[in-house]
Amino acid sequence: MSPFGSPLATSQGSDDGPQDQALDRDAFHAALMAKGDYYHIHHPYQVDMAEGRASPEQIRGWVANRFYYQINIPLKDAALMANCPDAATRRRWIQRLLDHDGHADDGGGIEAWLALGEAVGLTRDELWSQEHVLPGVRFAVDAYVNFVRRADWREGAISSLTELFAPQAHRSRLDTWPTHYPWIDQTGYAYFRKRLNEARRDVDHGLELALDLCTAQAAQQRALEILQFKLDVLWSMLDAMTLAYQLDRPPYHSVTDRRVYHRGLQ
Ligand code: AHQ
Repeated sequence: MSPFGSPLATSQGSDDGPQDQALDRDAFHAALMAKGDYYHIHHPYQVDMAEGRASPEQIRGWVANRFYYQINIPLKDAALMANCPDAATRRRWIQRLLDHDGHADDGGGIEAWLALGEAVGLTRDELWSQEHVLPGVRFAVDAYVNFVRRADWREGAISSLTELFAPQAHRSRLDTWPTHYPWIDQTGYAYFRKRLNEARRDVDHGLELALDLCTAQAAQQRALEILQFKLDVLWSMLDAMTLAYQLDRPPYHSVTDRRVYHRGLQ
């Protein structure tokens, strides 16, 4: 049973166990923010990109693998909404899905990421083919989506809180990539600009939910565990890219020089 109580319980109505060891609202907020030390902006792969040491192949590998993450975000958000019985929450949460899937006159984040792909020298077909998606990236992303599919919607909401630290990542790319990578067409940077505001809006909602819901010690501990799980998802994606694009050990490199991949079973 989730320490958030029954799916319909609210923080006011549920008895989530002892309140005395619980952190107060500000201290719990600080504990969530402290997890930023483990955010993937500190991963050596990300630092190499920010400091201009990434090769075109390493940039393209990151863009192509992150595309798998991007196309799964709306599926994750739809799964969370399917688990959420509260219409007011769904009305707010659906904005995240639309940010990526777009609207009639706006291609959304997935379209913007395809433009980033073309800006770094990848084709749209190459991204959709998933031919560059590394097993470690696929498993990390699928673990995230499958967690949200089966978790209480409130745990799913908390797992999105890595975005507390995302504006800094997008800002860093906008500030450093144009100088370090003049070969990248700057029209590709629209995605990062778009997320600066969208991530802040998402986080306002996610943080409000977390701080309102997690008033008992067990719920606060669970929330920090969930956030660490998601930090692990992001970190291990870059570990897989490090192996393939920095250490020259792509999947099956010891048995073939061909690219070996599958297009996913989901
Ligand atoms: O572009 C990103 C994005 O749309 C999302 C949605 C959110 C979630 O629901 O988990 N997380 C997220 C993230 C995006 N970009 C990542 C980056 O470094 O560019 C950061 C990532 C996140 O922090 O979870």
